[in-house]
Order: sequence, then structure tokens, then C-alpha cells
Amino acid sequence: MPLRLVKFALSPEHSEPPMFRPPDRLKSSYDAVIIGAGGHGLAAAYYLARDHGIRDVAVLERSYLGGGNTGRNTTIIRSNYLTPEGVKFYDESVRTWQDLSQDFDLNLFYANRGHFTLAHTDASVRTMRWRAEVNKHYGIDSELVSPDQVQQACPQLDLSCGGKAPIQAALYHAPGSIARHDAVAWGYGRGADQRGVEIHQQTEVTGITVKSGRVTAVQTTKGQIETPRVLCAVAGFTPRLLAMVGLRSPLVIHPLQAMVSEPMKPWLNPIVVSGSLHVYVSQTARGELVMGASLDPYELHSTRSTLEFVEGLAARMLELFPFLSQAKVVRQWGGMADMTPDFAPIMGKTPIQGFYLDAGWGTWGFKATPVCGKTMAYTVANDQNHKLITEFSLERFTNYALLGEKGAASVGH
Ligand code: FAD
Ligand code: PYC
Repeated sequence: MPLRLVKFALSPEHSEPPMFRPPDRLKSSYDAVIIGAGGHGLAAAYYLARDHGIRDVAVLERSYLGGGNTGRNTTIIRSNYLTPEGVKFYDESVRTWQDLSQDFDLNLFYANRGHFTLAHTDASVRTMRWRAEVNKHYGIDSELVSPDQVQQACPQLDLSCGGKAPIQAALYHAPGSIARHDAVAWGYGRGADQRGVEIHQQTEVTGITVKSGRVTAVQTTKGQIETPRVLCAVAGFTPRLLAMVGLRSPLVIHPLQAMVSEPMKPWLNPIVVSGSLHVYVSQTARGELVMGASLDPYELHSTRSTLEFVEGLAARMLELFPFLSQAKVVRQWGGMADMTPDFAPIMGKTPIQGFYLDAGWGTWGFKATPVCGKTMAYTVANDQNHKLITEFSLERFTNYALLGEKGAASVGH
């Protein structure tokens, strides 16, 4: 190790400023409590403090900051959705992403790569064309491209997919990007912390008090907190939190797994997704291939990972990229995806006064982190749903007003 580095490490003059303030003791009341220190909860805290002047906020996290789906996802950012509500919402998020590193003064490794969704069947070509037209109508850069154009951008791809499912066309979305997921949680967390928000890790919410239809307090493993406003942003834990306030939702929790290869020289610039083969891949700045597939096909509240997943995904990766047969998988993991029947989120006010929900983010919520933060902060501060989220309310399931985002949610489910 270079001497200079050792000196730097040991010298008190060069100590690195801590990213967060040392944790305070939990107070007995706050203006607002946010449950969950994932990207969504932290982003909401950040914008509550920055844009609405609400700083007496506690973010409560049962485990560690960013340790839920935020730190487990494959970081695909795009806005090529199918419904007008979805397209407008995710477009606002993509715009916010572009300035976020500067906003935080922290490198999020945001990298604009372009995003191909491959179509191997007539039916998927039809869906891609449909998405391209909806996207263009709302000013989103998406187009149907030929196999030759795919090959040009990605010469390593076997267009015949081993002869089993030749690529017929693809949806190309130029704004498609990736970013460093942990840094997003750190950036929002640090920004909130600097503005006075308290982040309490290892602090689990175990109960919520509702009196006369309104939230009054939360119980935690570190004591009770009085508060008139609670934002629940706990992804795969949402059904458990809803049970505490006596609400029901159609959410089901399925594991979603992913894996990463050893680092290799950069060869894959775009993000490549195949719904028919249930596989997607991107290459990070470090050279690793980040790969994922569809949900595990059964409900399970667990982050365990399986050999079956690695074997299946590796086999399908080789149909697209046969030259990878000697590449090593170095890591795999799983998250708990909170799935809605229409593949759109659940956001906004609930029948309980002061209890706000940010959930139903299944396999698609990382890209929405900035826009969720902004719209939920607005909703909590004004006790009024932000206009970009009115169609995402919990009530849509009782009003028969589902959204139909399945064709664009991510890989095939
Ligand atoms: P989380 O990050 O899960 O945060 C919720 C937090 O709440 C957790 O830290 C949890 O510990 C905490 N919590 C739970 N219960 C309590 C309690 N009682 N008290 C206190 N704290 C509690 N999305 C994309 O857009 N692009 C992708 O490429 C993508 N890939 C994915 C790949 C995988 C493998 C997975 C699992 C997900 C993927 N997603 C993707 C989805 C995305 O990760 C999530 O939708 C998003 O991260 C949700 O963020 P969040 O802040 O709502 O939840
Ligand atoms: O939302 O684009 C996405 C995605 C890809 C993989 C998981 N989610």
C-alpha cells in the first residue's frame, strides 16, 4: 500500500467528513414519519425538506439504508411505457435523473446507454410498435428498429438466438440509462440529513395507531412516536404495514432475482432486454454484466436466491451471446417485488387521514425514485395527490380503473 495512502488514512487532518450525522435519539414526536429508507422514502424526505420546508421528519428503517430493493435492483432507467399516465410519469423521472449527480454533488455514475427491447414474435413486434407510437405521441424518443440496426449497435448478439427465436425487430429507446443504485440512496439520504431530517436505521415500525380514521402515532422497536403524517414506502413489506392500519390491497410479493458476472473489458454499450427469452443485461462501468430475468413464479416473502435461477438465466443469456460460455457468474441475490395486477404503482392518499402510500413498485420502481420523491413529498405536504399520480390511487382497484401497464413493465412476467 503506498505510504501516502497510509498517512492519509491515519492523519486526523485528512479524515473524510462523515456522510451522515451520528444518529440522534428518537424524539417522541415529529411533523412527519417516513417508513422505509429505500430510495423512495429517502427521496420523499429530501424533497419534503428541500421544496416544502418540512424538516422535522424521521425516516425509520428496520435494517440499513438502501438495503431493500434499492440496493438489489439492476438500475434500468427508461420511460418507454405503454399507458399515457405511465409515460408522462416516468418521463418526468428521466428528466430529473439527468441533473441528479449535480444536484447531490455526488457521482451517481448515471450513464445513458440506449435500451433495446427485442421482439422475437409477431405479437411482440405489434406490442413494440404500439409502445413506439404511444411514446412518440408524448414526445418520448422510441422507435421500432430492424434486426440490422440492433446488430450494428450490438455486433456480439446472435440474431438467430440459436435458431430458436430469431429477432424480428426491436423497440429502441435512446434515453435508456443505468446508474449506481447505492449512490442514489446515499445522495438522497445525505441531502435529507443535511437539511435536518433524521434517519434512524435499525428501527422497525411494529404498529401504527389510527384514531377516528386518522393516524396519530407509530410504534417502533425504539419507542413510540406521535405524528399526524406517515408515509409508507416499504416495497415488499407493504402488506404487513397495511395490515397494521386495517387496509387491504391486491399486492402480492414475488421474489425477483439477479446476478452479476466477473468484470470484463467493455463490449456491451446498450441495455438489451428480451421479454420472450426472459432475460436482460447491461454492462456496468466496472465491466460486470448485470443480468436478470422474470419474477419467480410463486408468492414468497424472502430474498433468498436459487441455483435454478442462475442455470436458467445463464442458458438463455447464451442464446443471445454464445461467446460468453466461459464467463463466470460471481454473485447472485434476490429482492421482494410488490406486484400489482396492472403493473402500475399505488401512490397517494388512502382512506386513512394522514396515511400516505408509495407502493406497488414490483420490478420497475428504481427508475421512478426521483419522481416518486417529488410527487409524494408534494402529496404529504399538501394533503392532496400530485397531478402526476392521481391515476395511481389505491381506490382504482375498487373503482375498476386499472391501468394495463403489463406490456411495458420490464421483462416478461
Ligand atoms: P426499498 O428499497 O425496498 O425500501 C423499502 C425499505 O423499507 C427497506 O429498506 C426495508 O428494510 C424497509 N422497511 C420495511 N418494513 C419496515 C418497517 N416495518 N419499519 C421500518 N422499515 C421497514 N426497478 C427499475 O426501475 N429498474 C430495474 O432495473 C429494476 N431491477 C430490479 C431488479 C431486482 C432484482 C429487484 C428486486 C427489483 C428491481 N427493480 C427495478 C425494482 C426496484 O428495485 C424497486 O421498485 C425500488 O427499489 C423500490 O424502492 P423503495 O424505496 O420503494 O423500496
Ligand atoms: O423496469 O426496466 C425495468 C426493469 C428491468 C429489469 C427489471 N426492471
